[in-house]
Amino acid sequence: MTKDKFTVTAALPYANGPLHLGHVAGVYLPADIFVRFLRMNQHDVAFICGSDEHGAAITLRAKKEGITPQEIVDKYNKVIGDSFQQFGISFDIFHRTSAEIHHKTAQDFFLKLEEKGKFIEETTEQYFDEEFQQFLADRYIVGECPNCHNENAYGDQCEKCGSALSPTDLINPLSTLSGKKPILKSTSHWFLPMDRHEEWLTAWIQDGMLDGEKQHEPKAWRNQVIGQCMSWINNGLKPRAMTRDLDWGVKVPLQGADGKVLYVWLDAPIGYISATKQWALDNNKDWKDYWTGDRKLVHFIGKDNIVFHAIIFPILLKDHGDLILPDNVPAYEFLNLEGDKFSTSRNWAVWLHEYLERYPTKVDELKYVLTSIAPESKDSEFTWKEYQARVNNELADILGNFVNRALVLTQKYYEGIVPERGELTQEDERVLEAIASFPAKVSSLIYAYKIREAQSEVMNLARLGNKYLADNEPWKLQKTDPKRVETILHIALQITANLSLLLEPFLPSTAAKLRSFLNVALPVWGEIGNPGILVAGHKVNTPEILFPKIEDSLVEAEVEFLKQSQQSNTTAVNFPPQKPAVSFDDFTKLDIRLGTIIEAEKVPKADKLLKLTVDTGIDVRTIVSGIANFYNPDEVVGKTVSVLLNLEPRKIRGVESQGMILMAENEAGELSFVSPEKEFGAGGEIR
Ligand code: B3M
Ligand code: ZN
Repeated sequence: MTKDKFTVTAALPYANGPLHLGHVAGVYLPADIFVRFLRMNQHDVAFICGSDEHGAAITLRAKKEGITPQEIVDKYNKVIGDSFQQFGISFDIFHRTSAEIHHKTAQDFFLKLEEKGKFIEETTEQYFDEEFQQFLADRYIVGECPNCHNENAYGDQCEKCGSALSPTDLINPLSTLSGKKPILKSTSHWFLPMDRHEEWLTAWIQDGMLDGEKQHEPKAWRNQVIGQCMSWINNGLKPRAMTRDLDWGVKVPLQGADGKVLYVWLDAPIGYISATKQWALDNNKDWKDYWTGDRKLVHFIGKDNIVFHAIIFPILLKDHGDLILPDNVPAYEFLNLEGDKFSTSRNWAVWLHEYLERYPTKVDELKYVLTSIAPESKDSEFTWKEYQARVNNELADILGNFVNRALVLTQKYYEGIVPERGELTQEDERVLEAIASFPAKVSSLIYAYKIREAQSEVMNLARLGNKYLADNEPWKLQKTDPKRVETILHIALQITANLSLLLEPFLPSTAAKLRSFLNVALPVWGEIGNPGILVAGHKVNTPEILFPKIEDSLVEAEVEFLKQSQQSNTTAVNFPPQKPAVSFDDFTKLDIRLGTIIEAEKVPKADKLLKLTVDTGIDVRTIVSGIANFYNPDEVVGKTVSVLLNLEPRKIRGVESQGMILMAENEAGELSFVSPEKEFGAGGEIR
């Protein structure tokens, strides 16, 4: 059979934060399992990913952290890339869209479509934040979703109902920069006339047909993917701006397009192509082999990315004219955590890099559990209790226990030498037939992207092995029928050998351990099912415990840690909510300086007040401050503190106070001065 060739992509994670288990379960782990399986079956496959480094998600995070977008993406490209590596996600390349080769590739792609007249240039009204003097990217606009009335829908998408939106669809839009209602201001952009593509998209998505030729098996696409695409198409596709007024992104390579960049959802999917180009350059290959001709393109994504991968990017690929369209778009639903949605802002997440720091030897345990609960057709849930149950009751008690017994008994009775297989019983015949059936069963599930079911099928072989040993009790027969025991253990070892192959895509480090116990070489899928993989006389090694049990204490500690980290994040909730946004101009009216307290005394009949004499660097003045419950007069003299100079003077208990000492108040209501961490004297401005 000619081996299909594959280009497999995994959604480019935004480089604006670390990965959590939801990302892993719902895109990267299934993609990796699929690719490892393809490689085992000698398919020609390129596994492509990288970080998505443009778009509002990045600039918003940069603003939040007070650093540049480039610093943000540099930080998280590394954090994410390292996590993937430690977790054993075997990309051929993990690239990034801030790389020069990507900018060039995306600009060439845009120019080609522009020259072919695939865009229409339109001047439209875009939301503009007057205070920040900038046009607002979709993610900088929040408002009420017109469909489900979620108050916090974004300008491009409502994460609650999944519908794709345009900013002007939002009810009561607000700018996330100034917090105010943005105005509509005209600006010109290049639009992709998606409405012109409805007909061929419908035939392609619903029937797998393109230009009269069969492209893919439509029934192989997940229902939720076809469903979401068709509802989008049936609602009428609208022209969509492919450029934005932003300073961070891939610059529009046209005269008169200063200040404009490519829309991130035009730029990012092209990141798959630019990453392939880089990989091909590094490996002396031709990138076109992976994006043209008879190759299956597969995009592993989360469900919130369906329209971008199954409608917008295919239009762009088709318009480009010589590039393949996706053969399948396996989209995953969402994984939830301990009864709630994963939430970066509320820190309700198990971060992959933190799991790897805490449990560096439990990578396969996590892989197994996440694949067992993968949100393939509906949202699913991760709990630490279930993590413990699946590791202990399935990995340890079924797989680990079976393998251990087969190998320990072989050591005990035959010093590790695989015994001859003697006369077969009917049950033996049935078991050997069953072994031979696994490759086809598991393969067909993986080719159909039913990876969760495929792993469960592999575990059925371990269950079969356990039952075979329990039914035949070789440990009881050794004295009375040693010949029979040789056959039983010979077959048990074949099951173990088949498991070491079948597990390779799912639990690669466990499969490698098994192969070392069995003293066998690299895995080739074609050997699976062979009831004689291990020939009599072959010497196997002594096994170790594959999966130490997960103790209750780990579960308790992790659940507590989760609550604490949410608590630490939500103690802020115990503080008053943010006040209404102020303009930068408002802020500049405040004159805040460093001042040194040179004298201090209690204010008569006012137990909370101290009368302070403060050197402000420009004068010496009296300031009354409500800090007497926290500071004695003599302990404040000489301190350099933050002072609001230009607060209108006011009389407090008969004393004229000219300014205010700024104090920090903690959750317990205690007060502290706000002082420079360096030896700065009076007069320094604070801004
Ligand atoms: N950066 C991931 C997301 O929407 C987005 C994927 C791009 S794949 C080209 O969460
Ligand atoms: Zn909605």
